[in-house]
Amino acid sequence: MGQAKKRLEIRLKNVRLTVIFAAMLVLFSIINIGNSYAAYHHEGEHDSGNFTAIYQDKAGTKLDHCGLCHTGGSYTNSTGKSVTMGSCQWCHYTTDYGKQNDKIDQTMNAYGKAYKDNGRNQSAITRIDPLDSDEDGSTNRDEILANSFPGSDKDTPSLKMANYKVYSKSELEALPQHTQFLLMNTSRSGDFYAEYSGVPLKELLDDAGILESATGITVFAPDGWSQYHPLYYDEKAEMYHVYGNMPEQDYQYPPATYSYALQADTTLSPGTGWCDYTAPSCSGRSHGDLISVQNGLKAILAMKRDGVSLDSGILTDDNKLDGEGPYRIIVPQKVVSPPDQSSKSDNQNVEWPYNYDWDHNAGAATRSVTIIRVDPLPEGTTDIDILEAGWNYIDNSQIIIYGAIEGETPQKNCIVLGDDIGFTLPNLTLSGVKFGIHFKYMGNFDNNFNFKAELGTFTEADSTFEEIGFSQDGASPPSLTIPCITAGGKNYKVTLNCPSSNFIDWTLVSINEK
Ligand SMILES: [Ca+2]
Ligand SMILES: [Ca+2]
Ligand SMILES: [Ca+2]
Repeated sequence: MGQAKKRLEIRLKNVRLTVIFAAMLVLFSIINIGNSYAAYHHEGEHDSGNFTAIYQDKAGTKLDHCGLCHTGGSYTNSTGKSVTMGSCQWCHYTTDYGKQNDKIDQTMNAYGKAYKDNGRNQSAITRIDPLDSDEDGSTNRDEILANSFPGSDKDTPSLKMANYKVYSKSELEALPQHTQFLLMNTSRSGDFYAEYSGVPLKELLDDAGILESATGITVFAPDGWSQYHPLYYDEKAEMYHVYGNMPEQDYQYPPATYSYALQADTTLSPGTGWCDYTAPSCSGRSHGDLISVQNGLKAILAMKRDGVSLDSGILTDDNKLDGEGPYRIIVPQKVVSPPDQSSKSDNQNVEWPYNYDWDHNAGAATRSVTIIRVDPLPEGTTDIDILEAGWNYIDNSQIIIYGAIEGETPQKNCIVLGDDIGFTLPNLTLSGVKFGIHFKYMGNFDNNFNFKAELGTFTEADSTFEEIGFSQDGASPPSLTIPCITAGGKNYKVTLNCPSSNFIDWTLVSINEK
């Protein structure tokens, strides 16, 4: 009996330590989120301040962002591919970084237009509350309270955010790693051989809990570039699979041979060569050598090139992405070929002239990937802020995977443990009355685990969160079961009860990891 009690106490202590540690992690992530949104508050720009003055608790949420009033857009680039941009970058692109401010109206969504037409001040925010600017059936106010965009009919309060999982660099490093030497063949720029290391995309998708319903992935870079990859082999040239093997083979991509020509070598034929053979991993190789890669060539999320971490991408003044890291999709050639001359070169009378039909895998090797969407999105779910948080992820060396994955229960439906080891229950009901309230930790970790309901933070109920009712069955004290509290990336189910009848003091009955 005494032994059992001691074991229980030790276990409870471990849970408490986990909770403290988790709370610190949560605090960290809150700080990071704050940084990501700070960037859009342009100098001399008051519109975002007008919004957060009226909706104070929306500061730092996805609505505290360009995307509240501005839309993203897409254009077709010179190679015929569609490039989709997030709202910030679309605005920069359309107005040429503010040089053509008369074009800014073209980037405004219906909510942004209504705000402008109603005076572009704080009272305009309130005045347009009852409107349904984007005509999706919910008023602007209802959408804002539910954290859905009032200027996008694609985002509505009834949709849930798709499941997601965020990976840090150390989490990626903890997954199985793969190293491969390969040709990066471009159509229009120079070619090169290099050794890339990183996580095979199949391993990454399995770790994220890819669903049976998934058929492909779309990867996004923060400059607006996106690229689709099917999971399984597809014969179309621009389709590079990321999960299955080549048909009837036990490898994902075919083994390659090393192709060297003095004429192509940019070092020994300066000014006329088109392939860079200077990578350390090229040394000792000769033309025609079989390239040996342990476990074969794969589609990977690369973190290193020739042993060196990839440079983080930055956006240059002319709206171009510079750098390839911290993470780059690397897909090998499906049909092995030597490096061919650039299509832009006038000098095609060479050993390997540009050949439209050869495999130009480098064009599908997206640089500075921050987001991977696993397609198709499960029914009833919406995109997360896919194109908006990209630069922040690069700065933090993070990547987010969302969509058709098990992932984690989205925060929208999970209560987050705060830095005071307290939490807010935004949608409580008691005898038909709905409200929100903050519970603050009042105990000490050595002998008790008590919370106080803080009456100072009594708020209107937020219906986007799961409703939690007080249970008062018979003589037992009223209790509350919180189905999901997120702390440090883990979800817990917590039950509290109220030994007194004042509904202020609450003690922990159980805490279980979900
Ligand atoms: Ca609406
Ligand atoms: Ca909407
Ligand atoms: Ca080439």
